[in-house]
Amino acid sequence: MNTADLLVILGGIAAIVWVNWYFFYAGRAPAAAAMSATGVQEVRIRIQGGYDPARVRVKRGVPVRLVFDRQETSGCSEEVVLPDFGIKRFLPAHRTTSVEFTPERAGSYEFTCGMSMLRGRLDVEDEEDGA
Ligand SMILES: [Cu+2]
Repeated sequence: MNTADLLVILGGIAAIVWVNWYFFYAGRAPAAAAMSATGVQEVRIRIQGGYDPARVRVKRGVPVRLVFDRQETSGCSEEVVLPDFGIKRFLPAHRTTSVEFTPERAGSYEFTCGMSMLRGRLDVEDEEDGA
């Protein structure tokens, strides 16, 4: 095997690794909330057999609006609970429901369905930690 062949093989391996990283890892990385014009960190979370994205990153001390877009009638997801924020909300099927609160402390907080079967996570970061 000469050097050119080796480079082609290494290039192919690098491409495969990158594609896997992009679709597998990057797809699961926490979704950062977008800042709205009114200064609210907004994230749309689709619900269909789970939360998508299931991991959300927000900044501490800034109002958060989670817009739950429930695209199913499965009874499992009809309620969302954020125990650390004292929030429990009914989510009508095929509707979007906004849940607003301001996370005052940095940390990682869980949000679940009423039965704790569907799980998501909210990462609250200090301003300076953010990218
Ligand atoms: Cu459930």
